[in-house]
Amino acid sequence: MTTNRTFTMIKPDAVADGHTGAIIQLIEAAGFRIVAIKKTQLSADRAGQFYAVHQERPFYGDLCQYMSSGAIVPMILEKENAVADFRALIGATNPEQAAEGTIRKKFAKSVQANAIHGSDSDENAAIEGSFFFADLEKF
Ligand code: IDP
Repeated sequence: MTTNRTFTMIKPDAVADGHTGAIIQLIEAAGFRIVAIKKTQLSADRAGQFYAVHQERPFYGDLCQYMSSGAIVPMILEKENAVADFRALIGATNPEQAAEGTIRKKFAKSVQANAIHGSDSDENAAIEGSFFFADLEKF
């Protein structure tokens, strides 16, 4: 089984602003295959579970509110070197530091409302993908 997979979600600001299609186009143009995709909304509790690693950070409460404030589009993506290549495609967490041409440079509004998530390791990609998708949905 390939391990060249990563997990992403288009965040509430970008979905609400109508950027879903444009972001998916950039992802596919960069050579990623969509393995799984859906549109859904997190409760604040479930957002808190997803971001549990940040629970001691001062922005955790705000992050959970923001991530449950509207629809999101989670996806599992596949490509050689998926995790690192996808982090490069989305750019730095803070859009002010994101490189030209990256998804966050184009669509992020702030360090919190930064348009898109990208897993930071193969292990987290697998955990985060399974947070949203059953095995039968990953093909
Ligand atoms: P990443 O999404 O680029 O991997 P992380 O440090 O894992 O960045 O942070 C997770 C998410 O938490 C960010 O994407 C962003 O939405 C939010 N976040 C990170 N740092 C801050 C901050 O300093 N203020 C507000 N929100 C933040």
